[in-house]
Amino acid sequence: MIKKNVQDALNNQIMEEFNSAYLYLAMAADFEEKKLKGFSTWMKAQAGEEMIHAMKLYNFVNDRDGKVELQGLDKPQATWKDPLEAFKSAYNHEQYITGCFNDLIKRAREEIDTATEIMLQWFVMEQVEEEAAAGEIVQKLEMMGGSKEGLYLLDQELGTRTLPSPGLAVAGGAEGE
Ligand code: OFO
Repeated sequence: MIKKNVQDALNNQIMEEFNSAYLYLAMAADFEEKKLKGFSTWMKAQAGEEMIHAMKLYNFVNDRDGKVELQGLDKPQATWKDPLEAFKSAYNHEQYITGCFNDLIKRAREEIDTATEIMLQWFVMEQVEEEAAAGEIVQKLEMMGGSKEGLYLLDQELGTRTLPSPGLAVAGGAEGE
């Protein structure tokens, strides 16, 4: 059985993950409107990943005989000046999420909740990839320096990202990713 304060912290993180999905869906919609289909595809895939992260935490709380209590979501920003501004914002957001997981691990350690700590280690490593992915796109956009041709090519590249299936995590147990 999970302790109440660890459960509350995990419920809060479920909200953070859905908030992340909401933010990336807002970016996807903005890219779509600007006819940057590849950028939009990348952000939709990212939003799908965030929902999988949320469900991984959701399933874990249930598996530990805890109670999932969903919280309200923030209204995300609707428009960004350009892809660079959006991706810088995504990169900063991922750094914020990394901080959330470090705080969660600290809480789990304080409570000697080893199962939660081990589960959270997956997220810590996932955050290394998430920060690297957004950071790499920021670097590419900075190198392009506003080139239309560069933007076209990057849009093609980002459009090859495939969408994950959140349904897998909804159906699965704590192992669903
Ligand atoms: Fe983008 O990160 Fe979830 O956890």
